[in-house]
Amino acid sequence: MPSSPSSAEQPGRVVSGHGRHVVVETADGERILCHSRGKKSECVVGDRVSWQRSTDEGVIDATLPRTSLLYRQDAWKTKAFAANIDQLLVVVAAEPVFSESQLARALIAAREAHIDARIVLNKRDLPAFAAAEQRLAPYVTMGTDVIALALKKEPAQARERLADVLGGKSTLVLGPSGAGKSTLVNLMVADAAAQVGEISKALNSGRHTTTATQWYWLDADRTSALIDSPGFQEFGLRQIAPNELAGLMPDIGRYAGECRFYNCKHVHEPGCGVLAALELGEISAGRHRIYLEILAELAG
Ligand SMILES: Nc1nc2c(ncn2[C@@H]2O[C@H](COP(=O)(O)OP(=O)(O)OP(=O)(O)O)[C@@H](O)[C@H]2O)c(=O)[nH]1
Ligand SMILES: [Mg+2]
Ligand SMILES: [Zn+2]
Repeated sequence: MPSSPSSAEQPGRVVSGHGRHVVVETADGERILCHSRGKKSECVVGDRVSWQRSTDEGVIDATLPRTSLLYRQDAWKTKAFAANIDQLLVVVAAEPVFSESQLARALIAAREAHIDARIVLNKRDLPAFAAAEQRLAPYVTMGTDVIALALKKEPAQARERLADVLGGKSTLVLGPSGAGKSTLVNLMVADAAAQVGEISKALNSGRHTTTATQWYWLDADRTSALIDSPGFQEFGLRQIAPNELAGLMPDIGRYAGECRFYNCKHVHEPGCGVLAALELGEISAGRHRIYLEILAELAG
């Protein structure tokens, strides 16, 4: 095979995904629309790939091994959020009221994938903030970092707080629609609009809502990244075995060792350490309810 510059394989990173077509960033920062060879695209945003040029576009030959993959597994489909990320930032806000179940699911998926996770509670300026903060108390207790911000109203403060958290890492921003994910990305990424480029600008025309996952660099050296994603409604966890679930919820897993039966499901078994802790208020009722809800789903 002649290795002319037009057909040589090159390394790259998927920075945006639109179904079968993805945008790949080359080693020197150029962004090129690429197609996968197969019928179905198997690479996701964050993937390192091997690709080659074909006329003005590119073809992906292989997806390189991943350090991490965050995904959800619903009843009928698997949906990858991003690959090769170090950290998950779940953004929720005082308004619109967030689903605690969805938040818990995102944290469980991250734990299963060995990805560090933090919560951003946005819109501190709104009256509903106090109630939202109260709802997150169990997460603070179980050791999850909860960062209260007003991304729009107190941007300087927010930027300073987030710079520490994001430095040197690849961070996926996940959360319900309207929470402020794009506000966060635009605050931290000065040239966000430029990085999005023509392709997704065209897709997003006239809309605020994010429709595609998008990788942004925070710095010129490309050592820190932020990945914006569309809001989600469903978050299936069928990749998790029922007996693994408690271990992925730190506040519940903490007491699972105290159960009489080694295979206790913490539902209504006698001598259950989790139910005893629930009774004493050591585990919040809401968290145990979410555990039961997910467990029922995984068993079904
Ligand atoms: N009051 C208040 N509003 C805010 C704050 N931060 C963001 N907003 C507003 O919240 C709305 C939604 O923000 P976005 O950043 O577009 O939300 P998103 O999470 O990207 O939403 P999707 O792309 O639909 O998933 C916008 O109207 C923002 O101006 C804040 O600190 N306080
Ligand atoms: Mg958005
Ligand atoms: Zn038990």
